[in-house]
Amino acid sequence: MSNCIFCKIVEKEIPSDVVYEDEKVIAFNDLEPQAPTHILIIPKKHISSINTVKKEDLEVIAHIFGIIPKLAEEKGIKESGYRVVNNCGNDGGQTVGHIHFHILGGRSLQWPPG
Ligand code: IU
Repeated sequence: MSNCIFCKIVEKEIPSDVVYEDEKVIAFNDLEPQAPTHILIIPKKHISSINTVKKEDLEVIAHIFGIIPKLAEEKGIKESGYRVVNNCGNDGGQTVGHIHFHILGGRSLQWPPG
């Protein structure tokens, strides 16, 4: 999608601090980290939100969930714990219309979210 900032990150038109990449996904450090570890993992394919995930997209979503614990281990937060967040739509707090999963850790996180 030409106007999507995360597609531009995928295409390397915009720089990002990449921590993992393969043919299907890319993960990078969030520009405004909310915790000592704050990574975003996204499919390279443009999917706007959970609401538009199609059956054929489920493989990449499962792939993402296979990578998350590996990243957590690499960052040293697997055992202490971490949070995976997907914000969907306005009330969910989604600000970028390309599905992404936040991986937050490195501190004790509060619940419920605001
Ligand atoms: P949200 O779930 O859509 O609210 O999260 C978007 C996140 O993308 C947010 O944490 C931003 O700090 C982050 N981000 C980024 O890392 N790089 C960017 O160029 C932009 C947003 I725009």
